[in-house]
Amino acid sequence: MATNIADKQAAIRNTDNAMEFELALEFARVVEDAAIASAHTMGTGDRHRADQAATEAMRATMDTVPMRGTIVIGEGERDEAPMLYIGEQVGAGWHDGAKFPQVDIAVDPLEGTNLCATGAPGAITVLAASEKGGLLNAPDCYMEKLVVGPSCKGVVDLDASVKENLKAIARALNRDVADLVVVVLDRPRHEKLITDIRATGARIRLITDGDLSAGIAAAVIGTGVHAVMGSGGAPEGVITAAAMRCLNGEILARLVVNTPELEARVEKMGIKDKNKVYTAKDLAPGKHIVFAATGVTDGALMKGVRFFGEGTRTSSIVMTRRSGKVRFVESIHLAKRADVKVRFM
Ligand code: VTB
Repeated sequence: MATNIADKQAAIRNTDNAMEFELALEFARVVEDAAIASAHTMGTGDRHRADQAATEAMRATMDTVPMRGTIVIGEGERDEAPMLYIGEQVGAGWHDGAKFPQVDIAVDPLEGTNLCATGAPGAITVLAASEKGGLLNAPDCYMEKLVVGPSCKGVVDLDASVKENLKAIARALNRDVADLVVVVLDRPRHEKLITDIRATGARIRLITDGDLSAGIAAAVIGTGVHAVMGSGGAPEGVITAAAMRCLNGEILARLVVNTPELEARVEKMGIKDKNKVYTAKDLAPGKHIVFAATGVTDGALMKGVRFFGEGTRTSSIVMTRRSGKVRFVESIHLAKRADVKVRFM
């Protein structure tokens, strides 16, 4: 029987990890383009402009990806965000009869808008994708988080004291509490948390923004980050969870539902127990997950975007859960010039 290209493509699509195989590097393009666009605005002091540049570029490249994607975590509700809003259909596959994979997508086009606007380290562009229903549709509220790496999975408890958790983390990492580095967002709401961590003797890295990239660092040995504690955005918590599923790390989390409006919102979203402690698997239950992030400014895992005569360099991390790949991708985006040259590293 004659096999044509379409048959072969269909055969690939029928393998169990097809979505991960087909989309991992496609999503790398998406976060790379968003990073390059926002990096041009670095240091302008205008975080809205930085975010808009990332969002527009992410949306444009997303639409060239062969998939039928639906945004489940994005820039806001349909009426408050012009693009990448919750429920928006993205990808090149919707209007084409072909069987492109159907995926749910969580995006944060620019995590750390202020970091980019001031040129401070730690800004990234990031997204996670999974099969339908693979990512929790979290409300846009705060979330209490505790993020740790694989060695500490199962030894921490969101309801235990800071002291107990840090002791457990130190034991699992075979070191003293005084040797731990805990990342905390520098916010007045974390005053007690910071006092409690200091009382244990552990070291703290206060960050002005970006608990998502700190969370990823906590799950990778050698970054010098052992845990992330405190409250930040719930949507970013889901994206962190997707990364944890790929890196075998853990996030324990609870929504901070502290106003009647939020209570109504959470109920409407079908969340029955607002005090539930979520694990990475609860927040990102997908069997197949693709996670992709690119550094905009320098960070623990990825360098920021670098512009040079012959083009642009980006550093990304691209991971898949089921097929078990963690890729550190260094890309050179060549300038369109006849005399363009490539330099090694
Ligand atoms: C920010 C941001 C974080 O949460 O802090 C935000 O830097 C919400 O906190 O990375 P504030 O309202 O106190 O700024 C994150 O976006 C993600 O959790």
